Amino acid sequence: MTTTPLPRHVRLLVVGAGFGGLGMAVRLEERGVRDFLVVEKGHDVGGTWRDNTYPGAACDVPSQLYSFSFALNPGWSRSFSPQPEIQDYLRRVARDAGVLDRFRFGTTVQDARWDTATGRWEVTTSAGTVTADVLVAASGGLSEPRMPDIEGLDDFGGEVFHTARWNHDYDLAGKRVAVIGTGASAIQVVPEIAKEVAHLDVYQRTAPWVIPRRDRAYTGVEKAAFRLLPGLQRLYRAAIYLARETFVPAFTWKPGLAAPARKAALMNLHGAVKDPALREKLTPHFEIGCKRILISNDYYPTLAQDHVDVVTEPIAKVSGHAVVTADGVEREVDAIIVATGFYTTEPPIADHVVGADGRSLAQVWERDGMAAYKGTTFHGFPNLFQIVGPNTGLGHSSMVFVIECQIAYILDALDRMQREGLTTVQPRPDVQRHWNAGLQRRLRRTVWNTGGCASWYLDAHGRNTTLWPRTTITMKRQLATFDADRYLTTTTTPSKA
Ligand code: N01
Repeated sequence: MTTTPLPRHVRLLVVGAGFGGLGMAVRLEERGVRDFLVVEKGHDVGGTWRDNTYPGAACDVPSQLYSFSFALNPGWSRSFSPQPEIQDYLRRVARDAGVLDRFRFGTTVQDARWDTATGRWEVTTSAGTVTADVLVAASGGLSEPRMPDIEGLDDFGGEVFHTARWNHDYDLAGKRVAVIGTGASAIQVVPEIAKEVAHLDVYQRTAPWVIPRRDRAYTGVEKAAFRLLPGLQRLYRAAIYLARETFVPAFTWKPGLAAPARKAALMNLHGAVKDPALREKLTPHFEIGCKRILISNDYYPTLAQDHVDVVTEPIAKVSGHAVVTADGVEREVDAIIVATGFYTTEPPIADHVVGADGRSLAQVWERDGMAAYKGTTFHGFPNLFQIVGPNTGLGHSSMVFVIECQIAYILDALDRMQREGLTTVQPRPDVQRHWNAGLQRRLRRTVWNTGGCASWYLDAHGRNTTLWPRTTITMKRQLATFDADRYLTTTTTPSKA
């Protein structure tokens, strides 16, 4: 954590120090690449795992899949890891790899522009300007909290904060609290804070599907085995990976095939909620899998408690100390916790990355939504790579796997550029168009598009620009080699198409 000034130029600039940026840094370091820098607006590594510190924050992907393949963690305490363990793991990876001196924390990227004259990215940050031959955007797919547009929320008389910006100085004990939203964040936070608040109103716009969380603590024997026999841990990890890869897509992507998951979710609900009126409120009315399937053992039991109310009437406004619903009822609270998710299909970074023709990514995407080639590169934006770019999200497995696939692709691109003297690379427009047309064709048949729900997977045009519609094995194959023949390239003496 250093305040060393930025150099004037680096070969490669990485933006973001979450799983993506950190993984990139470690792999560059391993290959002996020294001329790179990672800028990060926060003051630590970790990205979303640094920022989401709300009570109950934990991973809903199995721990074994939630580590880099090059840095397995034999020390996970449970089959689903709590946030502090993931954050500690990421800090340890950074320290052990000796990359921390490559990071500039507290440095926000304000603007990144491709300069055609110099063939470089000119990046303006809060700590000065730096140029880079190659820019890797690793600022995350779920990093910018989205506040709801509710009249009067800004003037609320009590405390308001987003789950991703938890106010640890505010003591919830004995308070009347409202939680807005019932997604993955809310279902984790609600059971935890219900233990201490006097009264809790959970504002639900859409009832989610919630299946049991098969979580358990690892025994001492298991942890010792993972530590002493890394090969065994790899086998265990591979088995979990393959099971998810095989069964989850089959049961959740294809509309109508999700009967077992639906049954598990309804049993979960019926087992915990005896009041028929509450059960009816909590019964989802869209096809399971259309939104992220949530996992929890304590969410439904919490909602069934006497001091917890589920409010399904739409919120009309916030007034003074009260949340007012469309039926005119005012519910007074001391604090409002906003669990309304993130900017996903219109990521704020897109406004700040400007390509060769002077248009930002956001402007290029204005008409048809986010699009990239292989979720990683962009026509019109030479030497720009994005980790967790368009259509790389997963509904069934670990994003760490995706991140590693993308890092491998970028490293191969860098090797190829070096070997063949390529100064710039960008995907051909027809190649990028064809790639996205293929994705959209596949997506149209998935439950995400046809399941009758609105979700953060879809953009304002109803296009799914966030999720990968194939297996991750296919993704790995697609990203294994940098396919320079699909790219427009220039060499030191420009230019060759
Ligand atoms: O956000 P969400 P999240 N008035 O967008 C509601 C990952 N994650 O932070 O469903 C009232 O899913 C909205 O209602 P509706 C994971 O990928 C992972 O919970 O749109 N309500 C919904 O209920 C996840 O999918 C973990 O009708 C409003 C909720 O707010 C992603 O992050 C843990 C509203 C938003 O749900 C996002 O999850 C947590 C309004 N104006 C998160 N606006 C892990 O365990 C929105 N809502 C790894």
